[in-house]
Amino acid sequence: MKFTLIKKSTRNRARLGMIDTPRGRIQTPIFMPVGTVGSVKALTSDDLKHCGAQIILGNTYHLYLRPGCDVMSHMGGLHEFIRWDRPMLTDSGGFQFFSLAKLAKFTEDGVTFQSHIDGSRHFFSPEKSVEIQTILGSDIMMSLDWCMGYPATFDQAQTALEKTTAWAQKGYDFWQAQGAPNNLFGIVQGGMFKDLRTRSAEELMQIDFSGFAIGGLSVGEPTDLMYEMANHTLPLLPENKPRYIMGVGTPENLVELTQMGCDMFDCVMPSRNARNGKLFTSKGDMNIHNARFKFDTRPIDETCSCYTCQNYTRAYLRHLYKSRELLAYRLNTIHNLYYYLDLMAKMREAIQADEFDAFKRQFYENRAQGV
Ligand code: PRF
Ligand code: ZN
Repeated sequence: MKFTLIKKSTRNRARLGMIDTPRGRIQTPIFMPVGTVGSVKALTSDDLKHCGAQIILGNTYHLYLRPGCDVMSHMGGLHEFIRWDRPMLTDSGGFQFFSLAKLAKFTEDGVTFQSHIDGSRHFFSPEKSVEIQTILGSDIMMSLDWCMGYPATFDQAQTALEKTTAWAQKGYDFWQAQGAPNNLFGIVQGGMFKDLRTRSAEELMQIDFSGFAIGGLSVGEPTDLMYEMANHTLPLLPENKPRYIMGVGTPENLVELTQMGCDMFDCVMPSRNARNGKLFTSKGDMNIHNARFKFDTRPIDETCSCYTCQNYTRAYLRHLYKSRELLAYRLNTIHNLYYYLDLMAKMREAIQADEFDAFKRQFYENRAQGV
């Protein structure tokens, strides 16, 4: 993998770059749609390409439990299995132990947990996480980390940080011993404590990872605190490697964090909200089930070029949603992901033209108009 920094804003820390992988180029800043169990819910690969997806995300925890590593290796890896030929990033499992698995117990060597599907017992180590991600054929693998909820005490956050550094080193050593296939990112933890964030970043930067992520944010803390932590941590990370904030966020979050120098994002928000009838538009967010759209002949967003907006009215989409028609999930998801990916493309253009501040002002002005 090669990361090239193309341009830096002169008045803020926003950056334009590209990541070149054997499966293609990723323009940064980028948003990565989430395909947890091997599908971005309701969409085909062609739909994703129409939305402008350059890279999608898969989850080690889920794919390990179902369909399992035997199926994944038999089918020739995740790309071939799901028929997605562009880059894919896989999360390590760290966050899912925290958010999904039952009775997760952390030891020096790894985590024991019970499957959220059938209660069966399993063990994950940092080495095993890298091994599974290698079987999946992940283009960007993530280190096994320990994510804390909010609030957490200093001691809890410190323990999680120490475990995360130790696991990062073990996963990295294992990856190197395998011949360093594809790429491996380290994940900064440290809760909501700046000194712990600094320590975590410094320890991880001793290891020659391909890129760095910031984990443990957007776990229930107020938005301003999330920004404060990101703003503190991002400048500590090496300039010549990609920086990724995990599991964030709203369109506003993406704009603010891009301005702070973040290059990569993922979040279930656009796809999950779409399935709940919550649509993002240039003029703010809307609930498609609202009665005021009953006779509305306009598209979701008059400025949007997505398949849904080019073909369907708000009145029809409202009807589909209220009737629980399956088509509603697909059409709404296409629109929301197109909106997110188009927002990233517009930010890249603004950075290229060194007009990010003007772009941001206009973005907030438009979003405040209301649908
Ligand atoms: N660690 C990992 N994945 C994650 C997170 C994390 O802290 C988050 C936190 N927002 C989302 N996904 N491994
Ligand atoms: Zn649209």
